[in-house]
Amino acid sequence: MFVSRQTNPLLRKRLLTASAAFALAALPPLFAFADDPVAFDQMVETGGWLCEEAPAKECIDHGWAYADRNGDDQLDRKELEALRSDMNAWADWRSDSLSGKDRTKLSIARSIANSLELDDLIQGYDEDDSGTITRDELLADIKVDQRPLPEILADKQATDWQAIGERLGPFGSLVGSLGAP
Ligand SMILES: [Ca+2]
Repeated sequence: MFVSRQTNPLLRKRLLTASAAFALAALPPLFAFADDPVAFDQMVETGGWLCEEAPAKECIDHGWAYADRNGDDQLDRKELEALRSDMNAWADWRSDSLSGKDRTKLSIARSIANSLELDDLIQGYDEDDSGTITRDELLADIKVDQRPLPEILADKQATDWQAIGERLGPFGSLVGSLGAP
């Protein structure tokens, strides 16, 4: 079986990356391979060290490359649906191997992701009314610098969680709690 029941630091990093990917793409986890926990897991695993150590841009590029399935450098509704679908499949697959605290965070992330109306979400970010989300539009509330993404997301001067929450709708205010220690 694929599921390991051991909890280890890698899983924590994976969860962090999954949250970041989700935060970035749905906000935030993408389909020819919808419902593919293995592809998502590989994305999360590779991204774990990258996102912890490298400048945020490299982490964002990594998640973006996964989410932008057709490679047009924009996220459309189908791609967001596929991202959500993969994240759910991955969460089912991984849930048993996470600690109670991490499982709770994952559960919150899933609740938010699954409550999102994707058309409303796109509208919330789509400044130029193209019907899709560009990288600049997605990062409107995050000031990216040379630090790793988790540090930027934890810095209230750099990340406007209130603005992000407003874009995400009714459950948006919960999003900030995902990054809490
Ligand atoms: Ca695309």
